[in-house]
Amino acid sequence: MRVVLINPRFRLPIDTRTSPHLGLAYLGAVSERRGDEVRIFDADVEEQPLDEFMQEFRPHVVGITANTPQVKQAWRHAAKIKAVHDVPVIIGGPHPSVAAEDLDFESVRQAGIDIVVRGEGEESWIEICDRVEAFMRDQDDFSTKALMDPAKGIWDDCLGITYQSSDGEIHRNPDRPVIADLDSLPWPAYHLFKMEGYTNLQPATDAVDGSKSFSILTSRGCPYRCTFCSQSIMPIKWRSRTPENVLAEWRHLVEEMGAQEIGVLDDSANIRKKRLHELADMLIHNNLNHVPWIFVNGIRANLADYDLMSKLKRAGLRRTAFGVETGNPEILKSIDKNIDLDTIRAAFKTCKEVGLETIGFFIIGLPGETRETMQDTIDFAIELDPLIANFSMMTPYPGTAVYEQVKRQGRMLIQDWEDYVFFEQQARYEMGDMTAEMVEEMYRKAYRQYYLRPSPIIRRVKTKDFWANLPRNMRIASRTFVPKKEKTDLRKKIEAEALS
Ligand code: B12
Ligand code: SF4
Repeated sequence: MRVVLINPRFRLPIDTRTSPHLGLAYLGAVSERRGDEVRIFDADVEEQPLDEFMQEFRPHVVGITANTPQVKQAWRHAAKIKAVHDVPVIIGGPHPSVAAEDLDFESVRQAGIDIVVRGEGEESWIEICDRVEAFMRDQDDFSTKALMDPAKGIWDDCLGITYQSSDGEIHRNPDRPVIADLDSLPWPAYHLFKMEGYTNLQPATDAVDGSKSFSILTSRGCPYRCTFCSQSIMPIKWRSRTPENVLAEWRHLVEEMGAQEIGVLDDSANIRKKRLHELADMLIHNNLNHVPWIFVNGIRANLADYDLMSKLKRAGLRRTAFGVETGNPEILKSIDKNIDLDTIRAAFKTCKEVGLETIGFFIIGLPGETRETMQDTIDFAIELDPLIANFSMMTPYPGTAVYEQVKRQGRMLIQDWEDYVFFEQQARYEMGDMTAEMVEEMYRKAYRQYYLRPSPIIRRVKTKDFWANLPRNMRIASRTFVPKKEKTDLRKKIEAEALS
């Protein structure tokens, strides 16, 4: 079958870095293994209009991914596709997977969407494609209406999906068990992407951009449930690939794809330290440690001891992120991170001792915050002094405990899913005495106080990236430090397109 997988256009309203969508890369890989002819349409980098592409390729199945700020654009794409030709349109990703808030229903009710896949997608996707193909074999004329006819019962026992049958009824089938053996998955199909169109997620090597940077996922899920974290895709069970399996993909990325740096995208890569020790040994023994790599998303600070971090450093690890979130002990307790400030201090100290660069993720405006607790966070960031301090304003994503709390006790300041981004300089909710104005002021203060110190400025101006991308860096700086209320040009353009 001809299959297309779409990443809807929604560049962040900052000059963000882009990389191929790993979820679609996995879906593309399993589709190719099924024998399909696969195209990825990443609207962020694609020049051709979607309807023109659809006319040319005439796919048999369309899959669209959506996180929360992307979902409305995904619906618009679906409607556009249906206007070109009758094809089943499936949506998946973090947003429609939030069944707790009926967000699967919300998507399946949209005109262009036939089926929602909830959670991890590979097995559901293949099963859907198998069923569509089997149905098509028996038909002279394909119609989605017939495919979704409840009398045919095609979807009755397909796990992990929510769908609307052609009589208008919505069905939520039981969840699909997670993929037990991650080694059984093929590697992400990067060859389907226009790699030259991307930058990279988190440059570890100064000024290396483009297709020379690749992401890898060595484990899925996270056993923790922090109150602000959107965990709709992966259940609480943490699963990992074997070190041998990861090593084989790593070798492929370095030796065949020419990777000059690698970003590990796991939510919590160091849940089992033994596994990482083994992987590190293998990278060293196989001479793959000359390619720098980083933990992009944060590892657990309570599991980052000296032995592990020094071994990882020898294995090529250049930089690691930690989700610090807050510098106030009470707020830290309240977000169920299951960690304390001293453990975080110790992890940063260890990294510095072994010569690793660090990234700290901090949140401004968690429930219960005051001006003082937010200042504690800024002070703690300065004390830890990571290479990169990333402050974001608390954005309550549906399905999280904070979302529930804000609905109960706070005032949500956004109604539109497209506003669910956290780098737009605007507070998304208020609670008690914590006003939007206060949070926005403390957010800007955090960046000013952290970055307008001599050491970060010197570190920054010494990099090639700073000078090579000077205009972009200046734009980011002015947007971060200076208050700004109006929507960005890109947002306006997308909205205008939607109305046209
Ligand atoms: C890397 C990453 C990024 C990167 C790159 C994203 C990319 N191009 O892939 C960057 C830094 C750009 C980024 C930005 C943002 N991100 Co982000 N990101 C991640 C992260 C850490 C890993 C993504 C990943 O590769 N996962 C692994 C792959 C295999 O999973 P997946 O993509 O979800 O796909 C699987 C399923 O979802 C499903 N599926 C997905 N799509 C489809 C489609 C079909 C048809 C089917 C059948 C199935 C299916 O099947 C896939 C395979 O199993 C996740 C956390 C996480 N654990 O996923 C957060 C996460 C996705 N991001 C999140 C958020 C909030 C954002 C931002 C909105 C933050 C912001 N700055 O405001 C932006 C939005 C940017 C945008 N343009 O859309 C949230 C999303 C929550 C939500 N409700 O939407 C997550 C879940 C983090 C979290 N725990 O809170 N992100
Ligand atoms: S913030 Fe990190 S530790 Fe907490 S639930 Fe999310 S991925 Fe897990």
